[in-house]
Amino acid sequence: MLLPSLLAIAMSVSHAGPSAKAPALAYQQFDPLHESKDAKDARMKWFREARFGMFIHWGLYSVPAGAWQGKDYNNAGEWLQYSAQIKPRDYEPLQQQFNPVNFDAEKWVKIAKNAGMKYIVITSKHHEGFGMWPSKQSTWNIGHTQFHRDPLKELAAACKKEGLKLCFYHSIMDWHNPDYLPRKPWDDRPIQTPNIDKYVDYMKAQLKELLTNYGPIGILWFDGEWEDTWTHERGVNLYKYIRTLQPNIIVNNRVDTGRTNSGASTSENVGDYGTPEQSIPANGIPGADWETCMTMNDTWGFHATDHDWKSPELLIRNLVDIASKGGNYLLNVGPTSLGEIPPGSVDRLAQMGKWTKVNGESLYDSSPSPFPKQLHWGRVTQKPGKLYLHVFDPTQPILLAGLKTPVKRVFELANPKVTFEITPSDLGPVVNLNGTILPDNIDSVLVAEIDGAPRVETVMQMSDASGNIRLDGIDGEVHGDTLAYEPAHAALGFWTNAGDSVSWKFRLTKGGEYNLTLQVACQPDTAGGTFEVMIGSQTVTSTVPATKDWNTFVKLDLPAITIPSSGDYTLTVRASKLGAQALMNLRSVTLTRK
Ligand code: H79
Repeated sequence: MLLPSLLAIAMSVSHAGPSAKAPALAYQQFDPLHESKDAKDARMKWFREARFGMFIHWGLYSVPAGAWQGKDYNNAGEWLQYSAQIKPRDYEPLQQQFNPVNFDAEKWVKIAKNAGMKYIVITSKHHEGFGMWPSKQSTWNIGHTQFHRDPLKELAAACKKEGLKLCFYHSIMDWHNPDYLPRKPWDDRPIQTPNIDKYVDYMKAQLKELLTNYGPIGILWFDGEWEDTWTHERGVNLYKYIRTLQPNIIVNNRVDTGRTNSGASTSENVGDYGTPEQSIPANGIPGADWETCMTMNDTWGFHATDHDWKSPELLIRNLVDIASKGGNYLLNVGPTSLGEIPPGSVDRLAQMGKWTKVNGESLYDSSPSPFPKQLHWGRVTQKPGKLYLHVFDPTQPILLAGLKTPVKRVFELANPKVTFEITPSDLGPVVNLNGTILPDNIDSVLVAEIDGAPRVETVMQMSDASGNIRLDGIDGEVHGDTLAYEPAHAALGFWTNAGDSVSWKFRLTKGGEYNLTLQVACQPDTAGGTFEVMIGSQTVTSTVPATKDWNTFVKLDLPAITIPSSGDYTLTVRASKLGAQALMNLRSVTLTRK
């Protein structure tokens, strides 16, 4: 039997002599800010294996469901109080209207489990400040409603029964507690003293309830950390406090300040992992654990008229794309005020479950793709001795670009009797589908058994016989925060960060004078941004033209350049000044020899 470590220390010390102070000493020695790599690896193990979790945004905002006084607020579910500028006293009556009689914790947990999710992160408190458990620290919580139950307790029991980790989302920003500052402009309550320090005491007392009465909690998921009353020092203090209450808990990086657009933080910041929101970073977050959180429609909290659901195809491919980059997918549902997960979410999760049941081996506890570049046909995950080839597009050649490790055998994960031949090529081994119809239109997984650890060399693209070359967005190396390849546009997009750039390494077989042509799209209101194209020591600059919309591409000719000799080159496109929303969508760069 394993002893809890504190008890083990206390016991071993008690043999050594006077023991009254021993447990306190062991407690003081625990320093969450100086954790060994092994200890962190052990603490993060379940998270790294899990790959897929359920986010639940549930609060009083499920009652108005995105509308206030007859007006519909687009994209505002849990943000309705902000969007409709509702004063706390006008928001408060929602507490007596909230009565989620159909809430069934077992049902929710089974929906998550059947989808293949391994953990649940539920809002214990969102920005509205309302506690979803009967807290003793105020009356602004579910304990003071008609609903005389504790949904978090019931979820804790159901998660324990079904083997899922229960986690809490807790907003630092609070639009109800009068001690929280800064105030929203329409909130006319008098400001009292003391305020923010008193608020932090209140928040800590609430968190202590959550970390004492609900068993082991997987993650404390902070949010609302961006207002200037929240400081790095407060973040470090809160992180230590949480880890002291539950030493094995995982805390996301929003406990501290310093989060960037991509969801990453610097090494000076505390927090155990990065939190990209509504986006998948092109290269993951190298060197860090991370989790993309995303809505299934356009809102987090239930919104009665938001029917903009993502397709099961996109949801499954997002899950696989994220896993191939070493991250987790935290996919949101927004239950109704009656306590029901909307059918649109339930249906999609059931479809994801069909996929994870058959293909789970390629997902859970897998490692990211060993290929440095995007593969045109799909994604790759791996386990020792095995590459999992996630085929999104079987019409493309299944080229394992640059793979040097011998491939022993390739077969269908769902039906290992179906095997495939492998043909070598200059660019790497190719899996021959030979007309086989693959079993899954969304993602058919093939297993490639390999002889040892995967070794992959970067494959250099070469100019053709005339000396021309087209560099496609999908093949570019993306550097920066938000820029990413968007399959829907067959182009690079989300170019919303001025510093972001893309580069291609390639071999030119002939020197000479080259015309430089880009294929670009840019919505008219955003046109006019400027960018640089650098090749060797030469730089040309240009301005982004307006096109009909983000998906209408035009050819943009840049001044010709002279490249005196053949050889290996890097071409980089970098934003210098963004347009109103972004730089542009970039499909390709072509060099045509004059
Ligand atoms: O909890 C979820 C969101 O409520 C929260 N983080 C995730 C996990 C979040 N905080 N900030 N944001 C999301 C982005 C803010 C978007 C806003 Fe708006 C733009 C707030 C007001 C304008 C979206 C559109 C919400 C209301 C209108």
